[in-house]
Amino acid sequence: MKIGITCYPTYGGSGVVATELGIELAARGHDIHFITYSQPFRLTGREANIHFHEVAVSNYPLFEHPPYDLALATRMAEVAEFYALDLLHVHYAIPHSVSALLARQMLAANGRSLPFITTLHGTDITLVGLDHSYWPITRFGIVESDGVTAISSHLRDRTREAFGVTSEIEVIQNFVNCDVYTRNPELVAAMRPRFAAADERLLVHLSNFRPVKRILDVVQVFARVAAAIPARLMLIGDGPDRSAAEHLALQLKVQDRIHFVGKQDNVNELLPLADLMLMPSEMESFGLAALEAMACSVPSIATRVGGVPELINDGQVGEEPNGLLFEVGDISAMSEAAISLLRDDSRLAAMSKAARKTAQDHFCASRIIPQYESYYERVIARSRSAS
Ligand code: GMT
Repeated sequence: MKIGITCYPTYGGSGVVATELGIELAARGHDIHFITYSQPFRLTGREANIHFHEVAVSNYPLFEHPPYDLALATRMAEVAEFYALDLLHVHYAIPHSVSALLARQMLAANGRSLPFITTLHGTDITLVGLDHSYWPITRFGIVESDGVTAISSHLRDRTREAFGVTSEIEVIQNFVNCDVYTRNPELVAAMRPRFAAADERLLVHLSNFRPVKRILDVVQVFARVAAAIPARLMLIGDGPDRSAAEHLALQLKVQDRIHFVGKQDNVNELLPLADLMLMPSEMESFGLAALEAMACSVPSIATRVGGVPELINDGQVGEEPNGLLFEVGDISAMSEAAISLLRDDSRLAAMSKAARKTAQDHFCASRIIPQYESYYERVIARSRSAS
């Protein structure tokens, strides 16, 4: 298939999923066209079957707000026409689904069919889509899509409730490439000493440092852990709450024990160095960072929110726990649990193994990508039979 993919290329989990999806589809022989304002950050530009089309927005002095949505719609229509795309797949509803809708209409005027699928990731529904000014257009984009997927059952249900959408929403959960995200003992032995001594535990957090991620909780939990056992923290990512996190680290006198490594492209090389991930988010429709860590045999201490319980089982359903879940903001419980787990080698080893097994058994790219392929085929067939 020839597929156009649009996403936010530089920021957030939806862009990561869209880019990894494109890479996986291209590796399976599909022709992938990224239509975005800059090259997605996990692409090298050298991958076979992947093309990148930059959306340039002209900045005429009259425009206080350059019309990106229209430039995107135009580029989508041009690329679809020139490369005979079968489908557009947009990640994050706002504004991408509405731009895709315009592109579909532009092509329809020339007698060409161009169905589009919208994948909902979370904040497009839970935060942005519920801002009253965006609500009607978000709903319109979803309803007008030829296909809609959500990255967890929680998000599907939330979308139905919040937008009164009754049409089909296909749940296709996030995925990870289990060959790329894995713990390679030789690499760990070579790199870990840069971040922690042999007798220290290494904790990790990965996000875009937005308030929803509760980075200050990460620092607070870590400070309590570090007061109890030798430990270090690696903070991967950057964003609005970074300075507040630095300030709190200074106040709590743990600044020397924290590595702020900033935005990193190859997180698959850093995650396996850790013993434990902290993901105390206010909301996660899925929690891709935790999945990436789990594939690297790193379990998480996380919050019981959104779609996280679809990924992390803390033993309440009877299976071997692959992580631990807590209420949002319960710093004491999270710290105590982290300290007790990090002191118990055999329990930590069992949880690491269970984390990797969950990733392998349920969320590997090899299991999820065929679900996208078959959904694409259904949507394309439905759209052809309708036209
Ligand atoms: O919160 C983020 O990391 C950004 C956001 C996005 O759309 O870029 O993430 C959402 O999509 C991720 C990928 O599907 C999910 O793993 C995150 O749980 C989800 N974030 C929220 O729901 C807050």
